[in-house]
Amino acid sequence: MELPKKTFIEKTNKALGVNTEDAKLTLTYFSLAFIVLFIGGFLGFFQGLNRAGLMELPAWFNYYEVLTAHGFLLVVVFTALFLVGYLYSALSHTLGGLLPKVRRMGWIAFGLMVIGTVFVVTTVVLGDSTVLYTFYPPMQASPWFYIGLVILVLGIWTAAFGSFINVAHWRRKNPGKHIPLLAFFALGIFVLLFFGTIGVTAEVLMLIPWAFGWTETINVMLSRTLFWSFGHTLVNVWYLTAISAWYVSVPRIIGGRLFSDTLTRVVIILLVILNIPGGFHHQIVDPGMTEGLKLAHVFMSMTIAFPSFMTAFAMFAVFEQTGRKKGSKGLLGWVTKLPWKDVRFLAPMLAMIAFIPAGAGGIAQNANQLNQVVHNTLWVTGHFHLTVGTSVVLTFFGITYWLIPYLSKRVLTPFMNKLGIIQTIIWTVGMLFMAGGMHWVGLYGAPRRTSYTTYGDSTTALSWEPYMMLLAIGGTLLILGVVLMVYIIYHLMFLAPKGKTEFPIAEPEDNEAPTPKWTERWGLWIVLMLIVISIGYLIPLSDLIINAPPGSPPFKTW
Ligand code: HEM
Ligand SMILES: [Cu+2]
Repeated sequence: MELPKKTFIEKTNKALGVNTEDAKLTLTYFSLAFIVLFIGGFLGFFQGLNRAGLMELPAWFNYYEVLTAHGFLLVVVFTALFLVGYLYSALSHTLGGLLPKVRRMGWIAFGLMVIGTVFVVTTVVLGDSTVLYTFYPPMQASPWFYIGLVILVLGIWTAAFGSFINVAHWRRKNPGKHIPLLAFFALGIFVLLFFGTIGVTAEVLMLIPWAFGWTETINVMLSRTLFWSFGHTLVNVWYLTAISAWYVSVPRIIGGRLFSDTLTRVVIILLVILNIPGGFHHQIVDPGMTEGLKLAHVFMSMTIAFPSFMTAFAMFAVFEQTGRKKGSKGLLGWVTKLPWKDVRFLAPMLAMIAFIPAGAGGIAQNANQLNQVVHNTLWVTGHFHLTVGTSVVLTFFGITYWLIPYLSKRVLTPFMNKLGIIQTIIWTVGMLFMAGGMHWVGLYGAPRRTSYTTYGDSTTALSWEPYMMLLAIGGTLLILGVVLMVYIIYHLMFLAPKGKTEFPIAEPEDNEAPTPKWTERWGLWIVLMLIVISIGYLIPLSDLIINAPPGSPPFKTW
């Protein structure tokens, strides 16, 4: 591949190291992200204790309020703050600094995300919006809950457009060159995030007048469908963010090369084009749409498995090639050549390993009959603590071990590396207990989203109790992991010795064929994506609007 010639800005940046202004932006995003993890983690811990019958939650902050806050803070706010912070630093590093205008947009996005979150969390704590993070109507939250969501989305869009502007500027300055791979990832992620949030924004804009009482009823099916067009996309936004580090940084950390620049770009393009119309696999048991439509979405979800298998293949190929270059012998000798004692490798590696059962569980849930068995049980909660709570979050942790010291111009000391390894193991074992227990007890029918109850001492419900202990044990380990992680982050930001840390980006193999030019045709990818979205959604959405079921008045179930 032709290596892009360094521009003047890039050269000066290299000489000066990290751009201080850009570093401040990302470090601010990360600080808040980990405060949110700290709060959200404690809420999860209380839930785990409650479900094991070990802790009663107070009436002024009951189980369902805690659960709404936990889900929203971790699955929406933590992940969004982390990924915008990370991707902006990736853009800054690979494109030679953020444009001043884009940096300003980054700060505005941050402000909007904070204001939106404050709106949402305040109404939840006040007890006006106990609607869980999926906010399914006809349960009705305070209008300010929905307004908070809109503000949050506006923040995310601001960040997305900032990235588009920066990439477009770079392309104008570097005609004929490939966008650096990590910036290519950022572009794909923000494209998916922008188009994936349009549906849910439309939903929320219908919910607001309903919540104010200006309209009397709401189209429940339409709302759920629009919600999952987003919910399902968000999953792949995290996934793409995580694999950006697997493809680009992990090979460098283990002393290897990129697997293939072309294949990586093809995986990104496929995920962007194919992802959005998969939402109905979250609605397999919903009434009101034909099996054919559900099957179409299930098929689309399965197409996402294809680039995932490519990723698994590519990663293990890199591990093996690197091991062999280092002189490993035999079928599995390369395993011993991997830097297991380097937390920058161990955390994403365990994340990848966790993704094997997590992905398998996801494929299982996709089947109609199996979905009936696990739907609304704790199995599902176990599934996403394994996917996002382990695969994605451990990768995010892995990124922080090099990105924060890179930005704060410090180094990861051997002691902090060791502490990081302990943290990674605690997190993995904690999730093994908690997510494992959830999967297991879910198969016996234990419902998700339900505070402690024995259903009048029914024998079935009592038989769940030993498994619920696994939730409490796992939760205890996890909260230890959260506290350790927050301490490590604080150390890396403010206390670690000053020094130079590398932003790890793997180089392609010397003999790699040049990446084809067509991979850069983003206009075409977006058109193809819109065509695929139309195939998946045009018919069901127009049907749900034209042949709308009777609307529902609001319900407050709490
Ligand atoms: C300290 C670590 C954590 C603990 C102890 C924990 C514990 C729990 C428990 C016990 C539940 C289940 C409640 C129920 O269905 O009744 C739950 C739900 C949930 N958790 Fe966690 N969790 C942790 C970390 C995370 C992380 C890191 C994420 C995502 C990034 C996450 C996302 C969620 C979501 C989305 C729900 C579902 C909320 C709902 O059904 O409305 N959790 N968590
Ligand atoms: Cu999905």
